Amino acid sequence: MAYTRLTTPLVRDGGELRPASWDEALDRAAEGIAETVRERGADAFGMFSCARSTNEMNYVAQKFARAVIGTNNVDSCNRTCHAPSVAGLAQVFGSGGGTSSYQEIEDADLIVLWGSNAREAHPIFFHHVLKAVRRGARLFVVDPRRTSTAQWADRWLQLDVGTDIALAHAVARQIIASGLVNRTFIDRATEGFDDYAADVAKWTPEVAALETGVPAELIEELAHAYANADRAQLCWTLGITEHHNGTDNVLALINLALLTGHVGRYGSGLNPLRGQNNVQGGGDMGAIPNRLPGFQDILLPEVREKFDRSWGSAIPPRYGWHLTQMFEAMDRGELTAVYAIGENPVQSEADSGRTRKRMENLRHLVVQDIFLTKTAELAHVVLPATAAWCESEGTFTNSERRVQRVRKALDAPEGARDDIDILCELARRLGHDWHYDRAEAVWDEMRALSPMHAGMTYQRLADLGGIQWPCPTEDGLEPSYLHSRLWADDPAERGDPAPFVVVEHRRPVDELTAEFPLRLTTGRRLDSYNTGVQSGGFSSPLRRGETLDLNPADAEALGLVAGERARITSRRGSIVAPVRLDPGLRPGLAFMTFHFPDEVDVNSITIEATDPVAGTAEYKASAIRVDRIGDAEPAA
Ligand SMILES: Nc1nc2c(c(=O)[nH]1)N[C@H]1C(S)=C(S)[C@@H](COP(=O)(O)OP(=O)(O)OC[C@H]3O[C@@H](n4cnc5c(=O)[nH]c(N)nc54)[C@H](O)[C@@H]3O)O[C@H]1N2
Ligand SMILES: Nc1nc2c(c(=O)[nH]1)N[C@H]1C(S)=C(S)[C@@H](COP(=O)(O)OP(=O)(O)OC[C@H]3O[C@@H](n4cnc5c(=O)[nH]c(N)nc54)[C@H](O)[C@@H]3O)O[C@H]1N2
Ligand SMILES: [Mo]
Repeated sequence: MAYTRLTTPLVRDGGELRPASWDEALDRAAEGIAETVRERGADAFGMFSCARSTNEMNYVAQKFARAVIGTNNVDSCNRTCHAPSVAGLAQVFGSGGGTSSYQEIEDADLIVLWGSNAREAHPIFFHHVLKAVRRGARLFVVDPRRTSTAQWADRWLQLDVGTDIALAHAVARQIIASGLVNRTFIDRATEGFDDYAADVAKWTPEVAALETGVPAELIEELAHAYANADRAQLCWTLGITEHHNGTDNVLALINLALLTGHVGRYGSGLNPLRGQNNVQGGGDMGAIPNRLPGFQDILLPEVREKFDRSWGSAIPPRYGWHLTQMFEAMDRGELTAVYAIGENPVQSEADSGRTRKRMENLRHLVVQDIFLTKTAELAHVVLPATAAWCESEGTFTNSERRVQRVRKALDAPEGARDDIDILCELARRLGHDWHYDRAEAVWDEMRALSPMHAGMTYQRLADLGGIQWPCPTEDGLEPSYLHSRLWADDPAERGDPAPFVVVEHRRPVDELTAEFPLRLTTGRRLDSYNTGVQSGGFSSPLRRGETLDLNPADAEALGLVAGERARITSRRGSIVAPVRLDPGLRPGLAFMTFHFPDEVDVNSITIEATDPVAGTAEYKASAIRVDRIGDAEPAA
């Protein structure tokens, strides 16, 4: 479905949305927020911030939640993808960023893409991977599907969905058994090796082959290649994180780098490839419930005091709710007002039927978007924004932690307003005299509060074409990789050791049974973007709509042929889609995207089981049944 740009504010009257002036819409938005806070307290309000918008806008959005409303309930779609990566990396190293630079990818000897279809989902990054491959680097891909990424690999490990910990443990056990560990690094920079080694000992390649479906020889080959490489990059994305145990999955991969010393030095590292164009920056700017800008912990009094002095605020001394917890709080009636900027949860959250009911029950929903999404259709007030990536000034931060300027290239359609201006209008209506005449003014305020950004002036960002964080001073640059301290000779400089964390392999929550015998995993395609709001308007003969991808043997057993429409049923609901045959799929596994929810609402059947640490849903593993529709049932 093609969406058209929003250019007029809308307000709800008698159950219907109708056009309104900017003044009326802003007044209505502000009144509803004020009423919520007055009647139910600040924590009845939640801010969904936009990972597609600039750092500056995310800074202002989280400041709005904290300084204007007085709550830490602010989060974004980072919760649906890489929150487990941030949690795992922060637990081991103290900070949650990917450790390396793109140049180091090009210079690597070995690249492992684990649960990542970078060729389609991160084509710019993959271009650096291909440069390394042309230079002679080896590429291993770990994915249950033979993706277009896997087609470039030297070795493809086709594991069963949800068996990554078993595979990682077997790789570790093989490295240890072959005497390939980096003893110097383990002794100096880590702790907990003995417990970890004892724990993974049971995962012989043969045992793991039975559990994961990956042949023992390939497990051994990955172990030897990774341990013996001089420069090895371990990169992962949602095949790892979108599970009920996503954080454990991430920790299992981090353990491999600790075992071999493949972190903290040039060329070797651990890299979650971030999803949205500025999801890294959104988190860095504090649009998460537990950190202020620059990843500073809200629980530290000296940190809060610094921000309170600058903002004239009283930041609550406790973590707010993350996105998943905000939805749970809606069920309890504790969260009743949401301000959603550039997020479409009604179509992107798992088990979307539940999400829709929750959003419908809100007493006050403000949506600020560039399109009238399915989420916006439920709002009490809709505010038309400009598109950050081409109609605004500001900065974005990519997966290598590089902050880059974005510049206005197009005029916004008449009637749309800049995200930051809209937030300032609302702040003024709620008693805070906010004015930022330029994005740079926001950036400079943020830099003064966030040590890791302090040295990045707009001028330097322009002159250098971008700067990686940390950048604490205006002269000089830090190394392109993180955690070099772990290699320091001086124990004081080395700081806290990086712990091996023992994690257990556990199968996906949605069990396969006789009634639901097939595994469904969901993900992306090169030609479409997330819930399709931004890519729905694009058509091409090469682009197909939603399909149910099945291994030909499974289709045959079900009596299905290519192009035939089939009914797909999970424990949550039922949808219909045409069958497509993909011999690159593991037998027993089906694949769908979530790019065409207006036609086929795939998230109405995915499971909402979430990772207890990060709150990320198990989008990658639902149990389904596929039925022939036959002649009796109309294909609707
Ligand atoms: N073209 C395009 N690009 C995008 C997006 C888009 O919608 N379209 N979205 C962006 C966003 S928000 C994100 S977060 C990224 C996501 O980027 P990716 O994570 O690369 O994308 P996905 O297709 O969701 O999942 C990656 C792979 O995980 C595999 N997988 C499934 N289950 C498992 C498992 O249990 N173990 C392992 N090892 N692998 C498994 C799938 O087969 C799939 O190929 O892409 C970003 N880039
Ligand atoms: N089944 C299944 N579901 C998934 C996933 C999966 O793998 N499988 N992946 C999950 C992941 S990783 C993610 S990130 C989420 C994405 O979930 P969402 O973030 O909810 O979905 P998007 O389609 O990316 O929505 C982006 C919205 O931002 C708006 N927008 C774009 N630019 C701007 C701007 O500059 N300003 C404003 N105000 N608005 C703007 C767009 O119009 C659009 O409505 O989906 C999750 N859902
Ligand atoms: Mo994402």
